[in-house]
Amino acid sequence: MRTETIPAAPGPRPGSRGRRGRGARRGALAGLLACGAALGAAELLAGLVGGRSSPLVAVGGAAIDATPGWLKELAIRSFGERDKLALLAGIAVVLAGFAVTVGLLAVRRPRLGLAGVALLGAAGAAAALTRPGAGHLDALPSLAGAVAGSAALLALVRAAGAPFSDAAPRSGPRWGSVADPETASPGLSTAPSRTSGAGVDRRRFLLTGALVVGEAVAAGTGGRVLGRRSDVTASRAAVAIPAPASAARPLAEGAAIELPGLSSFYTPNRDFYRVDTALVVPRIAAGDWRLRVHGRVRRELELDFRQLLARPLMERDITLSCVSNEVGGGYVGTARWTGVPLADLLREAGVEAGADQLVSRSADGFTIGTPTAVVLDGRDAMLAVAMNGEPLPLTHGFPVRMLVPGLYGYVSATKWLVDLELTGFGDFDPYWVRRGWARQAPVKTMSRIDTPRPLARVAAGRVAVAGVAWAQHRGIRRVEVRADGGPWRPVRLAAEHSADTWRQWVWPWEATPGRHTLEVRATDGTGATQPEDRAPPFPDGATGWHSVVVTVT
Ligand SMILES: Nc1nc2c(c(=O)[nH]1)N[C@H]1C(S)=C(S)[C@@H](COP(=O)(O)O)O[C@H]1N2
Ligand SMILES: [Mo]
Repeated sequence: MRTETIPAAPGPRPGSRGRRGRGARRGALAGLLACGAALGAAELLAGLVGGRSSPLVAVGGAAIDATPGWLKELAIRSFGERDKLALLAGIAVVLAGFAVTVGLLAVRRPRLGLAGVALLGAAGAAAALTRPGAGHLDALPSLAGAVAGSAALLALVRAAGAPFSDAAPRSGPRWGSVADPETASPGLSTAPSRTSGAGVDRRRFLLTGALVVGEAVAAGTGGRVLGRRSDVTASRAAVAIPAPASAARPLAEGAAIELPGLSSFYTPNRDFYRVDTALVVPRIAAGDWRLRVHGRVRRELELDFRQLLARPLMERDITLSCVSNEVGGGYVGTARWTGVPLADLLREAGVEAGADQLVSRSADGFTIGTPTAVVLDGRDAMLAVAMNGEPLPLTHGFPVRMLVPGLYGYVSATKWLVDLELTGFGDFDPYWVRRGWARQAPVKTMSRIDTPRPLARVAAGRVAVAGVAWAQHRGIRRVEVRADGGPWRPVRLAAEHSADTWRQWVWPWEATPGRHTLEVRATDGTGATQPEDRAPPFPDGATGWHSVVVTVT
């Protein structure tokens, strides 16, 4: 980008282009480096005031919350679980553009440059202050960033020996004054002693640039280190989950099928899908965790992690799925969860009549609304503390999350849970409901072909077609497959482990050469068959049969 505000000087001016180009390059670089200095200082302050979010993260979080639902859907669809990385990259590009503009302005009019930095700081502070649970301290990182950014920008602009900088370069001529840049002669004809002057100039700019980069890196690293002070990883490692009072039913003979390409019955934690709005994973040490149960209850409860673990624990195998899962998608998994029965806790608090919505809140202000009646209907709703035999991974809600079998995650599975409020559906709309998603969202019956993969090439003969089907809390009664629109064939279903878990299935297919379309559909425990009609995930979950096209050779 070029900002041509230099008054046109009469006559040809050999060399002016090069110098202007150099001014612009230095301006752009000054802007970028000053931006780095600002971010570094902000990170340092964020670390100092106790792991509070940096402006970048606050702006990113605000952007996530402000993004319209359809765009968020698109982002999730295009970037999958890398949606947050994509968002950060987008913010970085916008920020870099802004920084370059500020730098280009600053070499001409330092005050305008400083105004730009102030604007950026104000935006960061505004985002940080409006994040859920923010306090006044959260403005500090942005303020520090603005101060450091301004100082770096001024130093760089001076060192750049910019034509309109208010400080005369130590060597070489004074090129102009900030007081009246428009009328000042650009001095392009004041041919400086170009070799020595430019050389000294260049060295000075590079030296200042190096100092700024050093500050940015040191402050940024320092901030990161300080931010890790509260070592949640150590807290997690120190958690010992007591033996459950009610153990999970042992996996029945034939309930798990192992086959290459087929999802394993239990999804390992590292492979378990992750969906949330948290740009940075909330870090809550077990010792700092508190849960409040309040709202329309007879007595409020408050308990810490130790008190939670002292209650009788249950261990259950539960399949969790996301409403955003497309037909054939991977936002579903099964784990062995250990936790405290949620219904018992609510009964202890004493739910008042009319409190038909249980609102759960996470440490980062995310909210979910669950029908109270569903939590109390006898299913294994729990406050989970362990996943597949270890304390919850940080990304899956450490130290405590909610789970209600049969409901999509966005209406049941609050991670980093800190607050339960009994209220009415008419009284409060949680995060996704405010964005148009359904208030009530039981899981829809779904089936998926895992192998062969779409567009796979397989050899003719016997081919194992296999996948999973789920209809949590209703269970899967039947799965059928067909090739090329032919008759539906029953598959071999793994033994039912529980109505709350998915079932694997296998179908031996006699594959003949050519291109073939395979389709699958499931029937749930109530006898209802998954509908063929394709519906997108919005507003209450996708429908339709999964199909794959394969080539047999
Ligand atoms: N705090 C918090 N909890 C949350 C969410 C979130 O954005 N924030 N997303 C929900 C959604 S939409 C789903 S599908 C599940 C996913 O849980 P997982 O990431 O452990 O698979 O978490 C739920 N709990
Ligand atoms: Mo979800």
